[in-house]
Amino acid sequence: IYKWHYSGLNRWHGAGSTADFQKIIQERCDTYTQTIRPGSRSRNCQAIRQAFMSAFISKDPCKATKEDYNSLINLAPPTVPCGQQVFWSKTKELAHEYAKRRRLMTLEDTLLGYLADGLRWCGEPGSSDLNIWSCPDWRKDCRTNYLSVFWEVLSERFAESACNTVRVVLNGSLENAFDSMSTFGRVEAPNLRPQVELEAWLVHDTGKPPSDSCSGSSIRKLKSILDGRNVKFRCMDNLSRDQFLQRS
Ligand code: N1C
Repeated sequence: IYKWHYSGLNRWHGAGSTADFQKIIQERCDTYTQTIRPGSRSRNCQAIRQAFMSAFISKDPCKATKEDYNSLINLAPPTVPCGQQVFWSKTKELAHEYAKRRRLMTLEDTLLGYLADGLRWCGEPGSSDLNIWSCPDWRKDCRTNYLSVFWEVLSERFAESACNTVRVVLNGSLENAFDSMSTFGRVEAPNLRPQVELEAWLVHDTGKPPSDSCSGSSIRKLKSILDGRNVKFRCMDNLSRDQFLQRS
């Protein structure tokens, strides 16, 4: 039992790959390219599905590198028109609602972000299948797993492509609205290009007082990261969810 447990498909501490992963990727890709953004450059969904699979199938699920995703990302770079980007941290649902109302774009509004949103995947050396039983957990198994590296490299490319004014929606009901260990803090903010302007919106739960503000230490930390890159910064705080969606 001991040996089976540690060498078998069940040895990782995270949930396994999403059932029907390939089918979901293909279906989402068809929907995105035909219905959601039919105007966008026509893309070959079969090639995209194959490049996605080749990135991790048959590989050690703890040895993901950014390079593993190069071919996939080159088929569908996560770029958006100038000035339309929305970043978020701990405000996923709100940021998506905001982007939708203003015709702006989050990473999940790009093709690869849309395909992968909410899915899990990992492979197994010597097998051409996904491991549906378990996948590495970021803390308990390894940080260089295929899911974490995917969001990291996609977020990095998304941030690098930003231009003009972009926005980040932060959670003002947390003590630290800016978390330097989050994807936004570690990967996106430090990869914005000089001369970009970032507008931060601190939005708190309706009916409660805010827990952080533009003058708090977490936002000062964000400002110092941006100052070092010559990124301009504006910050708006004390907005409830409803105020933000209606008036921002
Ligand atoms: O770590 P976070 O948020 O700060 O990451 C959010 C930030 C956004 O601006 C996105 O552009 O990074 C990008 N991003 C995603 O779009 C995304 N979709 C789904 C990062 N992570 C994403 N996920 C998953 O949610 C992923 O598994 C990651 O670990 C979480 C991030 O949630 P968070 O801490 O609220």
